[in-house]
Amino acid sequence: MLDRLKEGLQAAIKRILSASTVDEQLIKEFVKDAQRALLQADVNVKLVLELSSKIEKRALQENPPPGLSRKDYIIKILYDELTNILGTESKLELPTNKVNVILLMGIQGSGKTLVSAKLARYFQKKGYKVGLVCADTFRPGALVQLRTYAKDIGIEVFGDEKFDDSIKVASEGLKYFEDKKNVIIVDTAGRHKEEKGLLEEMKKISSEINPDLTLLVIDGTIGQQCYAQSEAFHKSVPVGGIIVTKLDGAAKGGGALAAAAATGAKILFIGTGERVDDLEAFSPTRFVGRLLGLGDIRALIERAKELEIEADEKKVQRIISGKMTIDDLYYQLEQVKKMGSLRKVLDLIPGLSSLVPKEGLEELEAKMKKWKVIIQSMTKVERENPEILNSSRIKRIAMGSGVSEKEVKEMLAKYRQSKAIMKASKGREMRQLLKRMATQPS
Ligand SMILES: Nc1nc2c(ncn2[C@@H]2O[C@H](COP(=O)(O)OP(=O)(O)OP(=O)(O)O)[C@@H](O)[C@H]2O)c(=O)[nH]1
Ligand SMILES: [Mg+2]
Repeated sequence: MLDRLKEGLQAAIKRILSASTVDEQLIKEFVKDAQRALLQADVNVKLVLELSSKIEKRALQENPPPGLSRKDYIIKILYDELTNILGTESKLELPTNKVNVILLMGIQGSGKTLVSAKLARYFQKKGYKVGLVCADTFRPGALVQLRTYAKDIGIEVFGDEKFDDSIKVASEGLKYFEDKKNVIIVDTAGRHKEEKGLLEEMKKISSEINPDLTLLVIDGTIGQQCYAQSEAFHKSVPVGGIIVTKLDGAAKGGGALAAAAATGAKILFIGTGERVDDLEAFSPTRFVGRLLGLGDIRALIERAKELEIEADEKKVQRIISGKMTIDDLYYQLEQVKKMGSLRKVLDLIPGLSSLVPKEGLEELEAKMKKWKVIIQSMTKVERENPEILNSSRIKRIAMGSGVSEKEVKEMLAKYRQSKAIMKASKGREMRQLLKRMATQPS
């Protein structure tokens, strides 16, 4: 599945792993490799550019946690960022104490009928009692097709060749299965190439049967066009999840997945073949792991996570024990940024939020941004031994970071202040400190 994308990305990884030294040029080449592979898989250009500039920036600027090599860290960054564009991890769990109605929609040939059977099989294996409803009254042979799939897996199908009203079939199907099944899957027509008529029909069926879950089936071979298609459907009938089919052998599968995820809808399943069992619950982490060669990177990712946690703990220990360095201060500032805003951080600490006025917080956030730039203009030696910062060094740092000398001094004063408080209170007065930092004029 997605063999070319896999090959391309793995070639990028190989380039990193086989290099003797990691420098800027190597990172740029690595990013180019990945870029090329993604573009070939029809991932949207804008998305690829955003992704690659993020990867490049992180690979150049971030330091691996102690114990992890720079090379491994770069691969971890690729893994993180690819996972990110595929959306969040989600699992489809249906309650067992009620009848779950699932409506499938999608344009002609996208794979709805086969997916109906695949889903029926999926839930049947999980112990649900499943019924299938054929609400495709348009295409001759639709019912026979569904029955053929269903027969092999022993699933009952509701439908009749004589029916010509899809809305009526759908609602009668529901009534028919209501008392004996707990998952009812409704397959619909994809007749109109012209989407408008199809969307109208879906709206009507949806309001008639009021499904618990509406799934959109999209053909993965259309690549990034998935975006426009999901948007169009979502506007008519809210889509609860997407199934991207035909990813076996689809050269544009990568683009299809990225585009579907970019709409904000969850990709719940992927179709990987023509057999009823060729359906996989979709997990971005597992999927990217496989693209990059899971066997090789699983251990790496786990180790990287552990080391990051370990490094975080060490830093926190150091900060609390009053041995905080300027790098630790930078780390704290970064953590705040990762969380989105200072307000969010404060909200995590019970009772603290109400103590800090909003204006003080905004001002502090602006200052923190500046502090980061100031710290970036310091040399490693200066960050480790801030006491060597005399007036000429301060002047240089101010020039380098585009701030006044007063602001550099202010940052240093805050650093000393928080270090001293941490030391005195052994971290107990973290609350106090945050309050003071936010409210005190400096
Ligand atoms: N290789 C492969 N083929 C698939 C996959 N999913 C569907 N197909 C094939 O795509 C074709 C169309 O599938 P259907 O399930 O009939 O599609 P549909 O959306 O119901 O089509 P209409 O009812 O005409 O709208 C069939 O030949 C399927 O076997 C998949 O994941 N992999
Ligand atoms: Mg069909």
